[in-house]
Amino acid sequence: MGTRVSSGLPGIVLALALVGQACTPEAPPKQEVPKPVQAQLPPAPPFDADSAYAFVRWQVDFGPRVPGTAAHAACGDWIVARLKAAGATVTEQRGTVTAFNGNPLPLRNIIGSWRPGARDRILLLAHYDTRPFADKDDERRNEPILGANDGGSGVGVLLEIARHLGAATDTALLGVDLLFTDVEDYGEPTGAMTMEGNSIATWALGSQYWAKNPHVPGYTARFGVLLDMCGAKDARFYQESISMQYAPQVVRKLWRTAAALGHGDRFVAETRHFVGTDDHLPINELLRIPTADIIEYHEGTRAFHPSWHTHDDDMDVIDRATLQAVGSTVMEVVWKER
Ligand code: AHN
Ligand code: ZN
Repeated sequence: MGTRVSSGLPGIVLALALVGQACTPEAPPKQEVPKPVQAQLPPAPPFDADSAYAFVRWQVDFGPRVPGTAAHAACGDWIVARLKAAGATVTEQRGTVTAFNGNPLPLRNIIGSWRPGARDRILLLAHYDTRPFADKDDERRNEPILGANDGGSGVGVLLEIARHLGAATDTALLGVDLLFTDVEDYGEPTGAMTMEGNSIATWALGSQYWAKNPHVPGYTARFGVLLDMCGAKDARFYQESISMQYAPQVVRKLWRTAAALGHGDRFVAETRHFVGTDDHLPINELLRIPTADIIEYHEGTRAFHPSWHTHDDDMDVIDRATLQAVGSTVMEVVWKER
């Protein structure tokens, strides 16, 4: 787009200006094109990918974060501690949900808020639970996965953003809520039979719960951004179709910002349909907060990363450059929103 603009109209304007200069001794005063307001705002502080990477590793070191386990509880406590250290007002939402197989599961959504009284808000979210089985693997299918990318990456990026929100002195920043959703990844394995026969509804139980009972009654936000599987080496992010249906303006804002920061090769402005559901669906449908999902589309699988729901989803998959591209893009969008 930049090439077209610079070689099109301004070229004509320049040619006319040169002609004008040749004919008159005094050149007319140069017309200043007003810069967009965004350009005058200071850039977001630098996102530290080493820090985000360490936050992913910290989670993986707890082991699989399966709802109802000690590792999951420890990870939740650690997220709460990180948020408090970053000056957030922390709300924990506890409940019980029923898994696809009838198991009752404890639920703990965690929300960290900055400027909790501000009316204009931005919602950022990621799930912190990990899948209780490796149903896409060839081995040890009944054992839980580590979820470095699926779970760990989104939380790692959000906790790094939390650090900067805590340090921010810019009073024009909007209110921000970081929502760490629980029981996203306990969905029905493909091929399994359930009584309800609605496998979409068996995923994202924590965000469904929150969208029906938000931590603040009547909660709303200008827009939301979901981070899911956003840390793998060479990951590319296409414009996911549920996001395009409900929040095309949010998608465009994110992808435009990524391109401006030099990440246009990863944030590809083409739509792919590859997500059956995710945490953004209930938020879009029930709360009507336009929410976009930044989630990897893998050309090879035409879906998710090959490590998805396998034991390969460990720290070897994670790459700082991907965390950097995602984190800096989201921060820039948050810091430029006025
Ligand atoms: C499905 O489309 C079945 N799942 C996408 C949601 C998900 C699972 N994200 C991470 N794991
Ligand atoms: Zn998953």
